Amino acid sequence: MTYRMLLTLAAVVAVPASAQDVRSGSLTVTSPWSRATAPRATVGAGFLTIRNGDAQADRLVSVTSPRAERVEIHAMSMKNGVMRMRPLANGVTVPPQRATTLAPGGNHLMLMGLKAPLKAGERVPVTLRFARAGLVTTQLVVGSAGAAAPMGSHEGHH
Ligand SMILES: [Cu+2]
Repeated sequence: MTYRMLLTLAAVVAVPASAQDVRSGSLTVTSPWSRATAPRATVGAGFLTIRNGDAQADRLVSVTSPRAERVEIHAMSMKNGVMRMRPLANGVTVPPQRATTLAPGGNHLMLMGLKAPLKAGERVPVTLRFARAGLVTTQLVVGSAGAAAPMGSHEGHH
């Protein structure tokens, strides 16, 4: 059993199935979530797990949400001790028979130009476009502002 498989199993055990889990063909999107934003914040984050049960790779190409002007797919990396984010122009690849998790400190969705702050308890619709599986719509469940806080902050993103 590979380390990656162990990580995947751990995620399955730790995160209960929720009503927001959606399936499209052999692709499953689970545990979509976000965090409450400050009252005047215009940027929010989104996290979720994508499982590809197919024999071929798929790719998350783009994302939209009625709550944001646009949604970007970001990578986070450490450079000279500082966390930096950059848009992933080609999106996120999900290898065959694998799961990819977008999580604080790693790849994530960035909701840019929020029309209103994200409040704990609300559900934010997002539509994910995959190269092969097509459109998958789900809802980010908004947790408290400090929920599983990432190492870096999204403040000063612009
Ligand atoms: Cu970001």
